[in-house]
Amino acid sequence: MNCPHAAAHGAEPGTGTVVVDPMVQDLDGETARLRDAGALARIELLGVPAWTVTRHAEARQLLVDPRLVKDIDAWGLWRSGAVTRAWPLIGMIDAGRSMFTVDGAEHRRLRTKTSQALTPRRLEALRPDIEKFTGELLDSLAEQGKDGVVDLKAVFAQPLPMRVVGMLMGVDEEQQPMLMKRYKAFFSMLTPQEERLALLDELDVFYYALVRERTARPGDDLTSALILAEEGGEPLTEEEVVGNLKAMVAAGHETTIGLVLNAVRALLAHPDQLRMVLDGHIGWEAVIEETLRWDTPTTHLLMRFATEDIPVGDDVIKEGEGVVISYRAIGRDTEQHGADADAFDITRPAPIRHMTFGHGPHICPGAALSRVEAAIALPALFGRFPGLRLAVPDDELRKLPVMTQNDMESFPVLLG
Ligand code: STR
Repeated sequence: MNCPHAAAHGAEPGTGTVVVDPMVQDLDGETARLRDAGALARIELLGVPAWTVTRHAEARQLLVDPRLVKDIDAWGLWRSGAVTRAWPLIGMIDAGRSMFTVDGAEHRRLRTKTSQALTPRRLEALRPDIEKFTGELLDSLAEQGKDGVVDLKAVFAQPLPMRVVGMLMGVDEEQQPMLMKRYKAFFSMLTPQEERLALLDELDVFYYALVRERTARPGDDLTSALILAEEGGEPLTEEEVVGNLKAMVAAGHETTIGLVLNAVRALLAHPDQLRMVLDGHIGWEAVIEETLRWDTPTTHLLMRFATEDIPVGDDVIKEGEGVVISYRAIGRDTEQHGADADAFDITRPAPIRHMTFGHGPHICPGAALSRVEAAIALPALFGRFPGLRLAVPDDELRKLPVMTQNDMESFPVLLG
């Protein structure tokens, strides 16, 4: 797995390889280097070379290009055995059969039920529960923060999305701390690979048991609906239901933590903008959309593979090569968002046309759900604690050593 193009961190404009730092020590610098490396850039992920797309316009095209597929067997480095399950990022790609890993008509078959369950109209029914969870977690935040510093991530931003996706998919609350712990270890690059593979097996045992139980006793959760679904007369297999369930829990949980925390962080770092929101001059929607653009929960999305040569500008993605989508760089694209794309500015003219939820057939089915969660969590948090502030200087907040997600170790605050 030694990369022939191994390069130092960074790249010359338009050339070279950007080596993605597993420790995420300089995310803004890396995002800028990716942008400078061109619309289509070469990156290296723990010794494995790939292309990445760093601009809005090119991503928009490639994300609807049927010559790019998610099936890992289309990957040359996998077929040749150069990449194996010993590679720490393999779990982001080889995640079982689900709507996340399949394309075309089969993909529609796997995805329809889930996207139907997550339309803005259907989500209205979840609102009272999300408000209830939010209220309960704010109570524990108040309790744990009454004498000083409290971790907004551990007490609020992490458990809220897990409860919501748990309720949606029918995962009992007692199981949720176990899931949060396992996913944290799954994403962290500090976890040894044998441990990561073992925990993925343990998660599979858990999810298969859950699906069998819901098969015996269906509830009104989406897991039961997936078991009972018949798209075009063909029910999903047990593996497909498990795959979708896993994808929903992992995605629904991890990404929304980033959205909520990154929004709080941006507002606390821009008190003038926070004022505008608290005074009612600007809506929370603007905060949410600008956070999604400026500080995307997903840094890099792995991976698609070329089934034939695809020319892009002066480059060619060769058959069998892997393509990452670098959403954080795409959100900072000056062609799309103007010369001040690096500035957090909730007064940008709406709508902010960001691509953070993807584009094309695989566009995030949970987009509306995450927006509802953030639109409940953020005003409730600042409504209850208008004097909320960071307990450490902003530049002391640490990113987690996670290569694909933009998430923080902890978020110590004083409730004020
Ligand atoms: C984690 C491991 C697993 O069991 C299943 C999946 C499929 C969905 C993936 C998820 C993964 C990792 C995080 C992803 C999510 C879809 C959206 C989320 C990539 C591989 C994002 O970060 C956007």
